[in-house]
Amino acid sequence: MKRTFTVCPYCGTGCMFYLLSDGNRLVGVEPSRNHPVSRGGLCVKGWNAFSFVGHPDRLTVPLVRKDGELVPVSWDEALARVVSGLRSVQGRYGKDSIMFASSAKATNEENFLLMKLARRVFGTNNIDHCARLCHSSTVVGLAETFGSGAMTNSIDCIDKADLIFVIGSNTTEQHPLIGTRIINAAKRGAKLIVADNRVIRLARHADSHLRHKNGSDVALLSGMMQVIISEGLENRAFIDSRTEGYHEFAESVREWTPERAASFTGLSAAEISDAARQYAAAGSAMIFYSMGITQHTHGVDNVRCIANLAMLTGNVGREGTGVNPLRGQNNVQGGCDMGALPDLYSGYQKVADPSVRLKFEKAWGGALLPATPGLPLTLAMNAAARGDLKGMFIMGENPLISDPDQAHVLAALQSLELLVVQDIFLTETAQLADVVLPAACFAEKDGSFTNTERRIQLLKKAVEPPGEAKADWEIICGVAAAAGFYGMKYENTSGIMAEIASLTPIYAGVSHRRLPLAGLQWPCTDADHPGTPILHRERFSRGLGKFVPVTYRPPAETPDDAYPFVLTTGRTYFHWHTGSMTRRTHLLDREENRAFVEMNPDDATKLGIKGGERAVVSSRRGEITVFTKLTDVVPPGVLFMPFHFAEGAANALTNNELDPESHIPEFKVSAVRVRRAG
Ligand SMILES: Nc1nc2c(c(=O)[nH]1)N[C@H]1C(S)=C(S)[C@@H](COP(=O)(O)OP(=O)(O)OC[C@H]3O[C@@H](n4cnc5c(=O)[nH]c(N)nc54)[C@H](O)[C@@H]3O)O[C@H]1N2
Ligand SMILES: Nc1nc2c(c(=O)[nH]1)N[C@H]1C(S)=C(S)[C@@H](COP(=O)(O)OP(=O)(O)OC[C@H]3O[C@@H](n4cnc5c(=O)[nH]c(N)nc54)[C@H](O)[C@@H]3O)O[C@H]1N2
Ligand code: SF4
Ligand SMILES: [Mo]
Repeated sequence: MKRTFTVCPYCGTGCMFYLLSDGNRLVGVEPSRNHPVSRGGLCVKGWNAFSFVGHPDRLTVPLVRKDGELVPVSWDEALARVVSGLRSVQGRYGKDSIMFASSAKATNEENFLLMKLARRVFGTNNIDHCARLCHSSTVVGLAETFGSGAMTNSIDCIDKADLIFVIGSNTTEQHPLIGTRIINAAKRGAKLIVADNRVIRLARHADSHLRHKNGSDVALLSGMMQVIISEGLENRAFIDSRTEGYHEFAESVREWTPERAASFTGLSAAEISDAARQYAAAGSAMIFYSMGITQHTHGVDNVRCIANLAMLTGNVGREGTGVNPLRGQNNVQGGCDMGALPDLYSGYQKVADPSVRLKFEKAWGGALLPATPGLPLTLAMNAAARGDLKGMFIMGENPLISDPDQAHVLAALQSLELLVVQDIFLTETAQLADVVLPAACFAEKDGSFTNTERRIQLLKKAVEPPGEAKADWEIICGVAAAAGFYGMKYENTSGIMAEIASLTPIYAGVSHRRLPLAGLQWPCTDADHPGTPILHRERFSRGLGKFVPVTYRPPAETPDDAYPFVLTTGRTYFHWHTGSMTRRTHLLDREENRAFVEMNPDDATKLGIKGGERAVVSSRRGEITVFTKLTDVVPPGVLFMPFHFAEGAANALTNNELDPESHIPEFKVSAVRVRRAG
């Protein structure tokens, strides 16, 4: 039996574990006691992460569509088809008629190379990834207020905090090992405030549980800040020495009396005042948030309010404090860090900045690089639906199930002249492709992932990929070579990291040699730099922290007589997004194997629906049939549905309205109606 120390492929918590293999077959997982994040524990997905790897459905050969059928071809033929297809679309419709979707499931090295391929080889900034659907509101909101869109503190800080405020994060199910740390903190006496209208597990450990209406976070947070200011609980010394823009901001929240905030949130004024006083009174308070905050048409405003609240009370830059967006995918932090974003190179260097472009032009062989920011993923899908975008290269994403408004996405993908999908399984999206490229999965390749606390960790190959499947980085280099570009030849992934370090100041001190065991937290600016567990200690990344006034806006679609329920969508403990991996994992699939909707028993009684029966849920976009779960977890008037199940796809219902600044869709609020399935 061989043991390979590597990184969990699921969530951004970034546990490391040992993969156990017998010859070329994975047989199990063992946790590591010494790892700073996992500390001897794993969640059920981690324990079972070996199981999908050897599944018979794995893609093993390249496929090309001929006479309507996907048929096996050689790698040379597949790569030639990709390059001629992309070039032909560009030749007819312009350089920016193609889009690259990168992957938060792929390594840092692979994300860096895909953005190099898009920009250097195909001359377009149209590159993005699932961060658009996830924490794009954070990247915009925290860059503006703090100067950096990443989690400010470390997971270890949970042990030091006096108070933990969790808003819009179902931490025990979605970041389980962080959830456990928060419960342990509450047990040792730290105060816990949870703001989520579902009775999530953390709510049962909370000192206060605020069940405010979906989409009313700006009102809740503004109300809390009004109380803090009007009662003189703000941290004057911090505001004066570390921030700017305070007076205009304070003026903007003056109208948000707790009574007014109560009328927007459905809470009582006392609940809001009480939460504000508790947060302001804590010596050190951490805020954790996730999709309940970001996935709104006012997602950036939500993030601004959170940053304002933390600065108002001086809860930034110290142990046990901070603004901590929990990053979702195992490498979504890395996907952003590597510049798989339409406006940024690696390390958040702007494509619009001529000196940045010059640096990359010199390093990459001189050719001019495109200067205008490209299309975000969501706008690219809209452009395809309009007929303005004709080619897509999708690495490790499954938008037919994960993007909002499925009918719209299907029309967009079908209208493309070329769709290339590089995945480990023949996903619903891959089934529509013209070319399918078989990729190696996490257990079959080397590289690095960056977790939610900015910790860059080493991924180690344990087994060989199935059939002719190759690591994403090898495939990308193959596409570059087929396109006649010879500046993408690497012996191994540590060579790619050397290039990343040379071009990316926050990764400048990173090399694979330094990563084994516990990794390094960026910024890590030179070879001797120990890494940075806490950001903004002496000064904010942008200098002074910036208070930004926010105006309340309701969600784009609210319930009415025709569609009387609020539908909110998200995840469950056992499954991962579009289910490609977890639904092929026996133990996980056994626990949860059918599409369902959570509904309050009072609503069900009124509609004559029983628990476990099938119900039809419809919105202005579509209709699906799912099983009902009657539960007090959701309040009356609110339904919750995970988006894991293709046969009852929540995204057939969701609304494709976007935040105007981050272009994130409003996955957390749409209006629907329900009836018993006939
Ligand atoms: N098991 C599992 N774990 C995962 C994932 C998975 O698919 N499965 N996905 C990973 C990824 S990529 C991500 S981004 C994270 C997401 O992690 P989370 O954001 O924690 O997960 P969600 O279920 O999307 O939503 C969290 C909570 O937001 C609440 N909510 C809904 N609307 C609002 C609102 O308006 N305001 C507030 N305050 N709360 C609201 C919901 O009730 C829900 O409990 O999880 C990661 N971890
Ligand atoms: N309704 C609703 N929709 C949502 C959300 C929501 O809360 N509600 N949340 C959104 C969020 S936060 C996110 S992050 C997105 C996620 O959306 P996606 O990223 O589209 O979802 P995944 O299923 O994680 O897709 C990852 C794909 O990568 C493949 N894969 C795994 N490992 C590898 C690898 O090593 N190489 C390659 N090439 N492929 C690999 C998997 O098989 C899978 O097909 O969904 C979004 N959609
Ligand atoms: S908490 Fe996240 S990283 Fe840790 S084992 Fe579970 S899924 Fe993997
Ligand atoms: Mo996400």
